[in-house]
Amino acid sequence: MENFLNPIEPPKIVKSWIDNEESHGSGMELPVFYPATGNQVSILVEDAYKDVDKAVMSARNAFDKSSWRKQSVEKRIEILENCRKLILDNLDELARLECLATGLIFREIKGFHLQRAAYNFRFFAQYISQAHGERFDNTEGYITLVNREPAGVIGLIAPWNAPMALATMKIAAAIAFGNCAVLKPSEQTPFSLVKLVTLLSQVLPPGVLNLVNGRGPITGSCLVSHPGVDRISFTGGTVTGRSVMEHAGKQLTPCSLELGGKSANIIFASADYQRALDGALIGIYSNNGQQCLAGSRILVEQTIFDQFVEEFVERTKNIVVGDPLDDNTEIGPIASKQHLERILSFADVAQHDGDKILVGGRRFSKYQNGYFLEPTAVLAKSNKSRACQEEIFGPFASFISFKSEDEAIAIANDTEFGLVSYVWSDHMPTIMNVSEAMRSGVVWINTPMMRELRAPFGGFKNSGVAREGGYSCEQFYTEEKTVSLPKSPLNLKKFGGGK
Ligand code: TXE
Repeated sequence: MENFLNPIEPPKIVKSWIDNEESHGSGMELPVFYPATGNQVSILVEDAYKDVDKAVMSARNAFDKSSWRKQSVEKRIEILENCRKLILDNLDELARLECLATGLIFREIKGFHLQRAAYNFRFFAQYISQAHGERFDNTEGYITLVNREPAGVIGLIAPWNAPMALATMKIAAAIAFGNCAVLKPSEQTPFSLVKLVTLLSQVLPPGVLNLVNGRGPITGSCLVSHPGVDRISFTGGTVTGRSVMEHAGKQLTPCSLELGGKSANIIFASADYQRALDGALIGIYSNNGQQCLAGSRILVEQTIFDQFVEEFVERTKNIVVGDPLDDNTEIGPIASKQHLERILSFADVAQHDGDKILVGGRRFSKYQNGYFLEPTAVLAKSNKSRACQEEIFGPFASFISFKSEDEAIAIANDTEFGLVSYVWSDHMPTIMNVSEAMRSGVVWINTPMMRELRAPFGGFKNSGVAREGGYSCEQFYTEEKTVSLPKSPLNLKKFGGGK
């Protein structure tokens, strides 16, 4: 029986936000759906080139002419703290809006995503309070100072799988370093970010943070190819990331791309078995399975393989799939109909490739209208299977067994991606050897996932370009300027002064 209530009454029409005012785009009207019911709940007005241009010009003006970038660090810290407070003061509404568009579990949005969103502002407030420059003295009597200045106007492109947590990392970093920004949320999940930007306009001067709405190939590509944009920070799929970089490359606009993953979760017989089992389930099924850092390829040492897979499958059958507003729910609906169909197509692909479906692989029969999927696990014929090579981005795990450390390393690295690796073992030499051998930007040992904001996050290979995190963001969102001067007046050679 389907009896889902809307988490909140959404705006009938979703509009954009330019120069601290609501803005009505001149493009198409697009439907927005609630993934739990499949019902259309709102209409989003798409921004066309002229609307994006207006938003970029607003940010440009705020950057070039207003005092934002010259604001004292103390003032900027105060404003960032106020941004944090606005999120915490509006937690429930923001969480409901995010739930409505994404289908993510309300409890997790409120208890984790939004806490992280608020903390992102505090983190960058604290970071800039420690900012420092460099000075070099040389024997020729020169002093050279290296200053970091804000980069300018930043185009921020956010995905749909964790809009608030991911977009606030970009917003907080961009404005903390004195930039102005134009944010484009995913066209599927605009509500919470539109509300956020509206709230932040209470404390940010006009033009510092603008928001445009619309599809990637329309509004998104106008933003990334706009000559008034100085940096692009993008989180999304690898195929789209390539196109973003191609467009940005024409203007030589630097990009930070946080892309997909097909992360190996390597479980050795030397691991704490129970923790590794819990961690493997969290690694693939949390956030409805829709996360770039998911441990989607589960590699288990042969001696414990059968037992591990059997217990994983039993636990998977007990997962509570259902209403994102229900406190007991563990997995909610997939974010969109197209994405549900894409994930389901991998069940056919897997069978075609000779993989065995261990559990799931079908729509969840109890709920026919929303985008629900049975949590799925397959036994892969080999790591060559498409289910092991392509990012499925859903609650869909692939199992592979290995006999030795070397074989585990070879399988783990045999992918176009390189975002995260998980290693479970209590044997220190194994931990050290494997973590060193992983071709990934992040390695988590004996833990499902953790994000240290002071450390870089991002991927090797096709998982990304550049990193997010404290110092990495400082590098990306600022320009370095070298200023050299002599300590005392120079005796310069006099050109043209005669003999
Ligand atoms: O993402 P897109 P999609 C992966 C995941 C998923 C696949 C496709 O595997 O199945 O990507 O998802 C905007 N110029 N991830 O198609 O297209 C778009 O409007 C500028 C991994 O939904 O990458 C949205 O705001 N922008 C991931 C954002 O890009 C463009 C998160 C992401 O959409 C654009 C999401 C263009 N040409 C999906 N085309 C992660 N790394 O966490 C689209 N966009």
